[in-house]
Amino acid sequence: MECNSEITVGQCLHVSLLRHFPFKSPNRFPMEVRKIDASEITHEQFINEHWKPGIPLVFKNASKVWGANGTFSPDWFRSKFGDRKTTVEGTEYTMNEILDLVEGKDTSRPVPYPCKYHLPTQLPETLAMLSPLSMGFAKPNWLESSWFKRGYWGSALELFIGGPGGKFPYVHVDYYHLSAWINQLYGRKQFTVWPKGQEEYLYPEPGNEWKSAIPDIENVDLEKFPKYKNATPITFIVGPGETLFIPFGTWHTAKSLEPTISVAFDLLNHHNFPLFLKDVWTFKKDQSKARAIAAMGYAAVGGAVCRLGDMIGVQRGGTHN
Ligand SMILES: O=C(O)CCC(=O)C(=O)O
Ligand SMILES: [Fe+2]
Repeated sequence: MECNSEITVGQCLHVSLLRHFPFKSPNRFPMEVRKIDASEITHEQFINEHWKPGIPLVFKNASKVWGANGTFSPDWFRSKFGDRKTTVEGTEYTMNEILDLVEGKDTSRPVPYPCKYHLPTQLPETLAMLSPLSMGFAKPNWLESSWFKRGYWGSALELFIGGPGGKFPYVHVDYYHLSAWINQLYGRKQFTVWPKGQEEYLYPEPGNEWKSAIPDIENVDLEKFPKYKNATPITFIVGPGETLFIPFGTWHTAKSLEPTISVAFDLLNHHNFPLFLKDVWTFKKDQSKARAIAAMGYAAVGGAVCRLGDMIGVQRGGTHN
C-alpha cells in the first residue's frame, strides 16, 4: 500500500504494520506463523520484520536455489549413500537401515527420531547442493567465517531424517542463542513455537534452562505444570521445499508427520552475538574458568573481525561447520 497525503503518517504506519503482522497477540507476537513466497520479501524486509523483532517465518520456496531441492529423497539417498553410517541414541545404523525404518519397510524395531548426519563430516559430497547456504536471506552469517568454523560453537549443519510420528524429544530454545533455519526437503513436519515471554509456562529445567521439563507437550500434566494452561502454542506444518526461520530465543519443538528429510543450520551475527557470547561463558565455564576465558577472548576477536567484514561487505561463502 502506498502512503498518500489523505491519511496521516500514523495511520499509514498502522496499516502497513497490520499488512505485515496481521494477527497480533498482546505481546506483539503474531498468533500465526507467516508463510510467504521468497519473491514477496527482500533481504532488508526480512531483517527488519523478522530477524530483528524475532518473529518466525516460513518461506515457501527460498531453497529453490539449492540443488538439494527436489533431489533429496529416500530413494536418492539409498542410491547414493545407502551404506553411509551414523549413530542415533547409541546405535549405529546405515542410511538404508534408517530409511527402511522411517518408510515402514522394517517394523521389527522402534523408529528413532531424529536420525542425524553431520553434513560437513558425514556427507560432505552433498554440500555443493546446499549452495548458497544463505538462500539470499540467512546472512550475514558469521558461522560461515573461518573464525567460527574452527571448534564447536553450538552450531551444526545437519541432515534430519524422520518417520511418521517421530517427535523431537523436548521443547527447547537452541543452544548458544543461535537462530535456526530448517529446510524441509522431503515430506511434512509439524512445528510448534511459543510466543516470546512464555518461558515461565514451559518450566525450563533447573541447570538446563534451554530445555523444558514438560515431558510430553501433547499431553501436559496440568497438576504438575499448572502454569502451562496460560501458554498459547502456535502449531503449523512445513512442507517440502519450505524453510522455517526460528529466531534465537524462541521455544520450539517438532514432529515428523511422514517420512521426512530436512537440512538444518544456524545463524549468528551481531544481533545475537552478545547473547551468544554470554552462553559461551556459561557453557565453557563448566569445563574450566581458564577455558571459558580463552573461548570468550577468541569469540570476541572473531566477532569483531566478522563485524568489520560486514561493514566492508566481505562475502562469506560455502558452508559452516
Ligand atoms: O526438525 C526438528 O526435528 C527440530 C530440530 C531442532 O529444533 C533442533 O535440532 O534444535
Ligand atoms: Fe531447535
